[in-house]
Amino acid sequence: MTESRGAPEGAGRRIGVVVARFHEHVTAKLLEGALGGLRAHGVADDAVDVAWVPGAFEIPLVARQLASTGGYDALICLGAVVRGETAHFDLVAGEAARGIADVGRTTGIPVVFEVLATESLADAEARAGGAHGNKGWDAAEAALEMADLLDRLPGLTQPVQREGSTR
Ligand code: INI
Repeated sequence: MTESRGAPEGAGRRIGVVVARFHEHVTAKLLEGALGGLRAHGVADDAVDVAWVPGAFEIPLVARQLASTGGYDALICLGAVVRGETAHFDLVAGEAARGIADVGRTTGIPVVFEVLATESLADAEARAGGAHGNKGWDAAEAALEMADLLDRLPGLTQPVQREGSTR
């Protein structure tokens, strides 16, 4: 039996972040949490690129563009979709989730989904630096853990060398 587990080690990692402007007071907090988490785990500030998009619906396209450069060990997608605020909640949240998952599966690069989908703005705020912590920080750890796990999976004779990565 082999068992593989990634660790959130950030030294030498390059990370792309795609963040939606919609509900920016929430998503800016998610971004703050993500950047704090990356920094705390050793990712250099100049090894992080952030791209802002209008809303969660636009995240997958930009994530795909970033992934296709081959310059990132992982991508983090941040957004907030609030049911109380929109009749097309399910469409926006669903397409964001499906599109983001597609980018990871089709490019082989870990893509972390931290698009909050909540009943109310207060629920979203609670998860972006409020009572329920900051999901952006969790996203940073998940991204680094996945990047490390992919390097450790059995069958690889040496760590994957991704273009642009210094590892
Ligand atoms: N985008 C969000 O990120 N969150 C929302 O809650 C939201 N609402 O409420 O509609 C939202 N809509 C915009 C959407 O993501 C696109 O930007 C827009 O439809 C243009 O394509």
